[in-house]
Amino acid sequence: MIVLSLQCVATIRAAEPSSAEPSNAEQSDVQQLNVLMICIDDLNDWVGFLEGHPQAITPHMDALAKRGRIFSNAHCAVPVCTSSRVSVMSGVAATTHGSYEIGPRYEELPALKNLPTIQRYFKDNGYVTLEGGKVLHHGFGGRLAGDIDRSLGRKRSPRPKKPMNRPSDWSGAWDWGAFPATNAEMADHQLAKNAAAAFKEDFDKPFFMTVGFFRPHVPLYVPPKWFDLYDADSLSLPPDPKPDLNDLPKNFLTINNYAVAPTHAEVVSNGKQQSLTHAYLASISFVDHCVGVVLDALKSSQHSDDTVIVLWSDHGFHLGEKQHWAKRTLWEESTRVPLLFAGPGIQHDKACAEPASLLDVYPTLVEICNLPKSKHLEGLSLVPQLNDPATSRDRPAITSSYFGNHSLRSRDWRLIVYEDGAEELYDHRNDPDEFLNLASDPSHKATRDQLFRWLPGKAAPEYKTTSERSRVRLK
Ligand SMILES: [Ca+2]
Ligand SMILES: [Ca+2]
Repeated sequence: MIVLSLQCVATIRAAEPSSAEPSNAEQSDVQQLNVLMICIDDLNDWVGFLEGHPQAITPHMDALAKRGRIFSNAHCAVPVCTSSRVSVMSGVAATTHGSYEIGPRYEELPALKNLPTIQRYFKDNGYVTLEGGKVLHHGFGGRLAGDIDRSLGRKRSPRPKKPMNRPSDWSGAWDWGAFPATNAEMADHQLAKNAAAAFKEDFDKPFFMTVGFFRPHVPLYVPPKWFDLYDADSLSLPPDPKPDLNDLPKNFLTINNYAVAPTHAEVVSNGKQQSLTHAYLASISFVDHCVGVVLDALKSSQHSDDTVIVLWSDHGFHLGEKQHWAKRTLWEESTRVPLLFAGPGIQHDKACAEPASLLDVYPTLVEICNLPKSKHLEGLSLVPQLNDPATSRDRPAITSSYFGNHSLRSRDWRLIVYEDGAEELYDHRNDPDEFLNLASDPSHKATRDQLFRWLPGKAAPEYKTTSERSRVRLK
């Protein structure tokens, strides 16, 4: 079997003979790869190929992972929807664009005024752009409207007339249950079908298609067949050693007081941890099915051999780990995301355990597709790791959450530095659950110091005038 590096694929494509065209038409002989970018909302590492939950059923994503390169140590730039997606689509970190918490639109941020979205960049370099579902949190509006040539739709799934499972004093979005009756009623499924239909077309340009699924974001409503995949009574729940929180800085533990998610105490006192876990897993299996609809259609289309696929989620999700629910933290469950690439020239022998950031998606696709390099991109291309997963990366994956707080994740370690100087340090070789904070252990000072030097020096101020932290729910 001949294994091609990505550079080889580009070269061979450029040299492919085309009898229908004149021999001097060198430029037109270059067949650009298409791009299919699939993004998933609030999906943590509970997928088969990352083994984040022993019972997660995700056959379609696992099959894709088997034929692509998994980045098993990939992390978001900001652990919340708007800012994570702004970072991916702009290719710059929060410390440049200034959105560290839920809020602003891409086009509102002054720092992004002259920075093209990845869709715009590909369009300006000869691609036709298609996009549907949740890609940028607020969609491509205002001056971004022209970035997308064709919409694949952005519908909302139906909701039941009354809450199904949530306690009455919880936020309205925090409900879950087997609803509606069929996949066909779900917006994500309709989007998958629209994307599938588009693959039947013969485009006169290479395409850049972005498909953004809403589940497993709350509310966790998916049809009953996805709940039926799991036995609710035998689901594994995360370990919760009682002293875990004792070695944490106190300042960031208040995060549950200003986020919209229920607190761990509220979940447990209402007896809802098991059923929420069930609904989250059901939602993951549903979205996995939707990914399968798209991938199956691509596979049976004429674009099958010419399309690079990247799949990612915008951030992780806690379901009780560190007695926290949802996102926004700088711990592993919040920052770690599925990230994988598959397609022509991409090898699939081993997962890459080097640190990767969602900021790297933009420069990686630019390099894979042989587009001119753009100087504004702050991530690093993952092409060396696509060719050889053992290629080391010095730079840790940096995640920022709320102004002034950063996590630095290397291959084996995580250092968190909070705005007030408090720190956490975890050794992932021995402590993947981040139970033991080693920040004050002098024997790890060299490791801490080495990571600390990556801490962002200059940081744009938070763009929002009123921080989420100001609306503390005092109880
Ligand atoms: Ca999200
Ligand atoms: Ca601990």
